[in-house]
Amino acid sequence: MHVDLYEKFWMWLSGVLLALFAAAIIYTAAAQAIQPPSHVETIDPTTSRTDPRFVSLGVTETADGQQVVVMAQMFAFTPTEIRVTAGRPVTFRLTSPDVIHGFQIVGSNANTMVIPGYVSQYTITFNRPGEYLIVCNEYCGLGHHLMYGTLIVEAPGGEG
Ligand SMILES: [Cu+2]
Repeated sequence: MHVDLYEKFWMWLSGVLLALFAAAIIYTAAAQAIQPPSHVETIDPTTSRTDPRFVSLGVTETADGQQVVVMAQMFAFTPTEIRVTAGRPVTFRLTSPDVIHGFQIVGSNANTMVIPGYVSQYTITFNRPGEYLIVCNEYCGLGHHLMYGTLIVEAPGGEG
């Protein structure tokens, strides 16, 4: 079968690109720990508002850091304002009772989908005190653009 020179060139180029994309995924997963969450925790979305895991929303101190429990729903994050301490691990636990939302903390690499029926969880340490914008980055309906919150990272020891 005759394959034109240019056709060969583009076939090889596409193959090389695919190999590069695969290599990038493998590299970031293995070396930079960027990977889909392995931790799968389910929750009934119809009762998540009264589920014991999501009854007290907000920040609690734990032995190894801070835990922030957030409910993402049309069209707000509860709580809207979150205060944590810089330099200590913060574990976010989120769920949605309605549709898929996003939870992205602008200026950090904290970014997760919040899917009804699941609990999204990740841990991150904020080293730079300041005010961070939290946005929903999954289109969730007519009020999507109103769905934002604030993360205040305070310097350890009080005044931030
Ligand atoms: Cu949203």
